[in-house]
Amino acid sequence: MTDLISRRQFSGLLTAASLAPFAASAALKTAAPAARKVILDTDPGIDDAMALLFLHYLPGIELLGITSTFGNHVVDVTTRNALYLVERFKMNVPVARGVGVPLAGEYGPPPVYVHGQNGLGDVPVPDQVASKPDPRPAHKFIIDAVRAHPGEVTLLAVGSMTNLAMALRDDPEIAGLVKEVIIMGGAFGYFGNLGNVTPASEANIHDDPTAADEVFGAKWHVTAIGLDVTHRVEMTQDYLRALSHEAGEVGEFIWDITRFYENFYRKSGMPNIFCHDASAVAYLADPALFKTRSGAVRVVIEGLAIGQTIQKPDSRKFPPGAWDDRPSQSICVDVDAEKLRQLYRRTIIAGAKTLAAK
Ligand SMILES: [Ca+2]
Repeated sequence: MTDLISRRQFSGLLTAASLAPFAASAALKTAAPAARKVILDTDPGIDDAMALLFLHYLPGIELLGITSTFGNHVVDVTTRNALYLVERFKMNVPVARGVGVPLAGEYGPPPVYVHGQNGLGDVPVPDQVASKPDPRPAHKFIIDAVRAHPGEVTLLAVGSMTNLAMALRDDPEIAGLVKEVIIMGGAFGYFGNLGNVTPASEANIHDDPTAADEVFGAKWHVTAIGLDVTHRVEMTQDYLRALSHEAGEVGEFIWDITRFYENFYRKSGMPNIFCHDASAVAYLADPALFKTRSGAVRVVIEGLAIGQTIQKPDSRKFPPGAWDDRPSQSICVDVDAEKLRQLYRRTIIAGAKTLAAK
């Protein structure tokens, strides 16, 4: 719909241009595509910090706010880290503190062996930061932003899905008012990928399977960037070192926080880090980097396989079952990893220049 309207407006402007070149030139400037409004729901988190910097420096994006959730650490720490990142990189973006526990069950202990005791690879971060969170809880912040900009807001969720599910429970109509939902989460078995918390379950989904099932079941469009693709996007030490030389303070920060992360992967027998959350940002920036499959998605919410994500492809027929009457969602099934890394590198290098100029 938006495309049709903008195309119509654009052709109208072209007619005007033939009649009055100078007036049309001014009008064309005002008709430039509006920035895409995004809320990042996140649990920083080393790869979350990498994703946030990527998102912040992408052209054509208006980051309306950051909402914090638990996952890579407790929500007190992830909120502090989000506030710290905003302050340190002069982002001028509100941070709304989210929920600290899943809708059902319990959370914890945090995976400090992956993200460090402070959630940011144990680079020095002050215990307290000067700026305060938005007074609203995260799910209210999401509802307010979606209602203020109907049809325009993209929710980009790269932690547990609890804030999104709470927003849906509180105000179900927002499902029809959100432009799209992009999540990092899930593992659907492509390329032999299992979960990373259990053989069945990926961490963001495992942290709150009930919330994830509600997010997949709502009548908005979800695209899941799961381990099927993020495990195909590795960043080598050479890549990160080059970035630290090319991208000023931003590249150095990424290098510093990824030392702990890389060490965790090496101890687990993998030479390189995986680019989990930033891959979801890459989908927002350029969906053509990915191949997707459409179908209803369910999340296993109890038992041995809790947190497992299972899609019923639209192309397959089954007897009546738990996937019926659920919206078709997209899951990513392949990615151009090299182009994604190039996009990340270009964006971070350009962003570092704008930061140096501030
Ligand atoms: Ca995350």
